[in-house]
Amino acid sequence: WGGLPLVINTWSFKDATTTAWKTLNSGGSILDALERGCAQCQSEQCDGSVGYGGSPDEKGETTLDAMIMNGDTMEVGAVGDLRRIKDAIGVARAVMERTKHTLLVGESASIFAENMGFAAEDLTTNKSLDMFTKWLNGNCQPNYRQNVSPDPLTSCGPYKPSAVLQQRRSVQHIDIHAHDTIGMIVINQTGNVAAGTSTNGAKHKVPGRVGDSPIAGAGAYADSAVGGAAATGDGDVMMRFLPSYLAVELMRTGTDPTTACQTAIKRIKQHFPHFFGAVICANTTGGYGAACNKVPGFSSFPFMVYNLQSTDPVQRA
Ligand code: SD4
Repeated sequence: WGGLPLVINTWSFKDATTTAWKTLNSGGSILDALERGCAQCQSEQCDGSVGYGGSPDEKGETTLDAMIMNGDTMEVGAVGDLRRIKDAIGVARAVMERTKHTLLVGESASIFAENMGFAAEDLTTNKSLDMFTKWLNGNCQPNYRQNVSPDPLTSCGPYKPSAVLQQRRSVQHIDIHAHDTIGMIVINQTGNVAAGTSTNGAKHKVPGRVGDSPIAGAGAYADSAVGGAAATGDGDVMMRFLPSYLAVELMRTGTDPTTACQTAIKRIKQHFPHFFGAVICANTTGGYGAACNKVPGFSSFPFMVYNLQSTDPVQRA
């Protein structure tokens, strides 16, 4: 397996893995490694689904979700529906380290971030604007289950009942071709575990929507007595099952990481056979694994691993 230290993260976000590994190896803490690894993806706008300029909501705005968890202290910091601030993982860490709280959301989270010295910037880019315009003009999908009158400012509505009913059993806010939250687990030489996520969430969501990524136990979970886990995919479905928590709890009772991830995925699949998503996990002996459901183009889930066996991060799938 390659032992410790170990960095693993979702998808083929190699620069994030390398950044986290280098941070750890130059004396940074597990939290530093986790934060810088995820921040790397935020500034690269990994796959358009991490950081600014992606997944515009129904009004065209990009909002961000992120969390960080310290498996030594079981402290968590998270932000949901963060606006105007690019460094979501940095703000999540500030919530953890500079407040008594766990999760801050929306406009108030942005004000908190500004007060903590994070720069306020427009998260919209030409690309996200273009995505938004195309959606409005061509492929406007209802987000509502019933024919409720949506916000009149949303030019996508009013929704037609037939379209809504059709949508009802197949609510799919995630564009499965651009869907790649970074979820990362960092374990140092002595088995201290951190886990976290960063994402711009679901495309064309109802403003205010927060996904699984900033929810402890859903987007990620860490416990230095066991290991860590992180998830990616259709957060609206996945967050109901706390898959990261479940994977860690299974590893606690001796389940190997791959089986733990598979079981967490299976649990969701029992209720939502067509959901799209994946879970990665790792334990404090350096074991790791992943499992997924319905990831297009992949028969198994691609994720990056960096440990003492590899001089470069290696993609596993
Ligand atoms: C969310 N889980 O907001 C995130 C999106 C994602 O792969 O991971 N997509 O639902």
